Amino acid sequence: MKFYSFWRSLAAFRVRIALNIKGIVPDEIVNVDLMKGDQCQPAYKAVNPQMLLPALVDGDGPILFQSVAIMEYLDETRPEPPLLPKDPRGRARVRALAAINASDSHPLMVPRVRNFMEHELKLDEPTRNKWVKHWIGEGLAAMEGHLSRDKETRTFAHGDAVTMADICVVAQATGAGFFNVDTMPYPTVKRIAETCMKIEAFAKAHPLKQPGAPASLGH
Ligand SMILES: N[C@@H](CCC(=O)N[C@@H](CS)C(=O)NCC(=O)O)C(=O)O
Repeated sequence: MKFYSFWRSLAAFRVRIALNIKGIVPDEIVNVDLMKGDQCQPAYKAVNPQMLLPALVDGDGPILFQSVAIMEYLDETRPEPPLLPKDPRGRARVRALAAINASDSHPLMVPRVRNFMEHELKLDEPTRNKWVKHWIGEGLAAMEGHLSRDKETRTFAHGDAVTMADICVVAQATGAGFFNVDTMPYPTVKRIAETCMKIEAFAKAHPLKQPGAPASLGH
């Protein structure tokens, strides 16, 4: 198994957590430096034409891409412990909570969006940060609204076992930390993220614990 990753990538973080939960250690980790733009170089474009991390090769391929699709693939090929509940309504809820992060919030803050704002739209840094913080906040508020209201929320986002929803709650809260967005107004998200980060599979997947990461983000 070959995992294309970068310490700062939140989408790679999601997959790293899933790999750890499943007890899978990739044979090779290929570092694609998003800060240098290596994702746009021909070598990586040949791997993933969308030029986004992460990507995963399991056996003789084909390449797996898109973090949620990869997590579901891992869950289907290595069912224990499960990342989704058994019942259809539960599965729909977990997938929907995950989508708040993976489909609606996180895509608005990735390098290609920030680069477009900077170089094409010529937006200054405070304006770009305002954009990013706004959409992180919207994601946190949406998660909090569902998690705080639903009886299915217990120790974790869905019941008392970790699911893909928790992985995405943690990614959302970690992204908030990257951009200095306070999670205090979202106490259920904060509690679940903190509970998860006490679990080794989550803790050792943290962006700042990966090779090449700085000791802190310096803010
Ligand atoms: N929906 C994709 C998002 C992937 C994504 O945006 N990855 C970011 C890093 S977290 C990336 O590679 N960005 C490169 C860029 O924006 O140029 C997924 O979940 O895998």
